Amino acid sequence: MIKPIQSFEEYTATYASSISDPEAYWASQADQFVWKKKWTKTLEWNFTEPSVKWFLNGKLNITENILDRHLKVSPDKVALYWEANNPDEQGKAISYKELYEQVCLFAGVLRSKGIKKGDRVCIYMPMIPELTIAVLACARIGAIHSVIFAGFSASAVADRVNDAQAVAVITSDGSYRGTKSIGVKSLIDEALQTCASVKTVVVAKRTGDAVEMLSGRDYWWEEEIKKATPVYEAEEMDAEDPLFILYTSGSTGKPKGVVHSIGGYMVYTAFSFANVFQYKEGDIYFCTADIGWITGHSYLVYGPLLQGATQIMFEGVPTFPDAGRFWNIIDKYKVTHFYTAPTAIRSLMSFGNEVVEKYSLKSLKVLGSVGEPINEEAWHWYNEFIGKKNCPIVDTWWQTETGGILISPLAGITPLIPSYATLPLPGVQPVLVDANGMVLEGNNVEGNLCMKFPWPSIIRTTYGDHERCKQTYFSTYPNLYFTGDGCKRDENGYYRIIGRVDDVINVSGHRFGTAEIENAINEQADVIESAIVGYPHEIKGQGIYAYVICDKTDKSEDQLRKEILESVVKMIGPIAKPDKIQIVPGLPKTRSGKIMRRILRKIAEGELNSLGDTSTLLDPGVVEEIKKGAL
Ligand code: 7RM
Repeated sequence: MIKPIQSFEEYTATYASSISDPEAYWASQADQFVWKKKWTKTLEWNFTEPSVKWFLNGKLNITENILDRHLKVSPDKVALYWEANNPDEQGKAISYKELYEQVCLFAGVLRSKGIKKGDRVCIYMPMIPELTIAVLACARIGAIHSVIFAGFSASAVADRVNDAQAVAVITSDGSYRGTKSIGVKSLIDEALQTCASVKTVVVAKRTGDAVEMLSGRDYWWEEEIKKATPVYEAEEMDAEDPLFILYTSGSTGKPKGVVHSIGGYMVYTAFSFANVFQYKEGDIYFCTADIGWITGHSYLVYGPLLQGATQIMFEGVPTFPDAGRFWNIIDKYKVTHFYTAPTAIRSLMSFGNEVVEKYSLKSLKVLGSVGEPINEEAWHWYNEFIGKKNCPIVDTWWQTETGGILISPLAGITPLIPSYATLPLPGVQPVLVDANGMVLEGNNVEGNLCMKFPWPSIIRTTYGDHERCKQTYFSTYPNLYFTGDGCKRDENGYYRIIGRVDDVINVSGHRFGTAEIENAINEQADVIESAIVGYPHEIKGQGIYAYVICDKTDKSEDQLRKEILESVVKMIGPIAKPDKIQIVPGLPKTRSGKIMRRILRKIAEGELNSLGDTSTLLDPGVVEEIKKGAL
C-alpha cells in the first residue's frame, strides 16, 4: 500500500528527490505492490517515437493487488456501497471478499466464452456493481477492457467496437436515470449490426424490461455465473501489457483509443489517490464520475480499490428525486471524501442554499474537483456551503492521456489557491512553452502546458495507430508531451490551468472535438457546411455554438435545427447537442479556405464589436450577415 506524504516539508523534499532520481523514486513506490516477478529495469523512454516503458519485465496481475491482497487482511471491509437511482430501492454493500468472489466468477464466464489474454472486450453499462466487476474480470484474465460511456449513441458505440475489434460486449438490459428507464441492450443490438468482430454479448439484468436475445451470441449474466468455474489463479501479465483502451475526443473527427499499460497505471493511480486525497482507514470516499470516463477508471475503480478504500458507487443523477441527492448520500453514508466536477457544483449551486441547509454534511473532510477549470465563484460556494470552510478542496488537473492526477494540492498538506491546480505531484515535471516551442523559465509566465519527463501512467499509444499518438502529443514540441492546455505559472510557482488551446471543447467536463460534432451535423441532408465553437456557459463551463450553412430548402429554420439536433444525437449522443444553432449564408474563411474560428468565437461570446482584423477574409461581408443573425 502507498504511504502518503505527511507534511509540506516532506512534499518539498520528496519532490526534489523524485526529480533528481525518478527511477529510484518510482521503484520505491512500485515496491509497495504484489508482483509475480520483480521488474529488471525501471524505465526506458524516448518522446520521439514515442516509446515509454516502466517496470520492464515485471510480471503481475492488477486484480491481485486489488482483491487477493486485501482479502488477506480485511475480507469483510466494504469495498463498494452501491446506491440505487431511486432512494427507496435497497442499496448494496459489497465487501472485498464478495468483490473477489464475483470478479473471479465473472472472469470464469469470460473464459468459458473463449475470451483470452489480449482480446478486447467493450463494456457498455449503467453504474451498477456489475460494471466494476466486469472491468476487473477482464483485468483478471488479461483481456483489454474498453468501457464506453452509456450515453453514447449506437453509431458511436459501433465506431469504438470496430476500432478496438472487440470480441465481446458486456451490457445490461436497461438502465435507470432519474425518472427515466432507458433501453441499453436494444441500443447494443443496433450498434452490433455493423460489428462483425463481436461473438459474445453478456447481459446483466437491471430493469427486467423485455429484451431480444440472439441465440448463440447473447447470454444472461445471472445464468452464466451459476455455471462458471471461478478464475482464482490470476493471469500473469507483463507490466507493459495494455490494461485498457478508453476512447477520447481530440481535434480531429475520429475519437482516439488511448491505451494504458498495467504496471505504470497501477502504481500511479494508487499513488495519486493516496497522496491527493489523503484517504485514511475508516474514511468513506465518494466520486460522482461515471466509469465510462477516465475519472471513473482511475478514481472509482483502480485507485481507491488498490488502496483498499471503502467507497460509494451511485447509479443515478444529482437532481433526482431532488437537487439534494448528493448531500443526502453524504449524510446517509457519512462520506468523508467527495470528488465531483465544477459543472455539477455550478448546477447544484443554482438550486439555492436552502437545499443544502437541510443536510449536516459534517462527516466531510476533503472535497475534490475535476474535469475543467473551476471558477472562483463555484470554488467559494463549494468551500463555504459544502465544506463549511473546514475541508481542503483539491483542484485536480489531469487528462485521459495522463491516466492520473498530475497537478493538484495534496489535501491538508500543500497550500490551496482558488481556481489553481497549484503544484505538480512528485515525479511530475511540467514546463510551459511559447508558440515557438521556447521553454519559458522562471515564474510569472503563461504558455502551453507540456511535460518533459514521463510518469508511470502516461499514454503508451493510440490503439491501432501509433503515428496518431506521436502526431497528437509528441510532435508539436520536440521531446515534450503536449497537453493541449494553456496554463499560467504565477509569481510563486503555482499552476493555474486556463483551458484548451486546440479545437477541443469541454462541455460539462466532457471533451468533444469541434470536427467530431461538425461531422455529425453535416450528416443532416440539407447541411452544406458547419463550424462549431465553444462559448462560456454558466453551468456547463462551455456551451456549443453551431454555425451551419444549408442548401435552399422549404423547411423552416426551426425544422432544420430540430433535424440537426437529431443527427448529433444519432451520431454521438445527447451529450454533444449544440446549445445554439445559427443558420448562416456563409462562414468567415481565409483565402486559403481556413475557417477563422477566432471570429466565430467572438460572435458566440457576444463580442460583436471586437472582432479584430477581418481584412484577410475572402469575403468580409459574410461576417456582417452572421453578426445580424447572432443568437
Ligand atoms: C480528468 C479529465 C482533460 C481536459 C484537460 C483540461 C480539462 C481537467 C481540470 C481541467 C482545469 C482542472 N480528463 N481539465 N481537469 N482544467 N482544471 N482541474 O477530465 O481527458 O476528459 O479531459 O479537461 O482541459 O486537458 S479528460
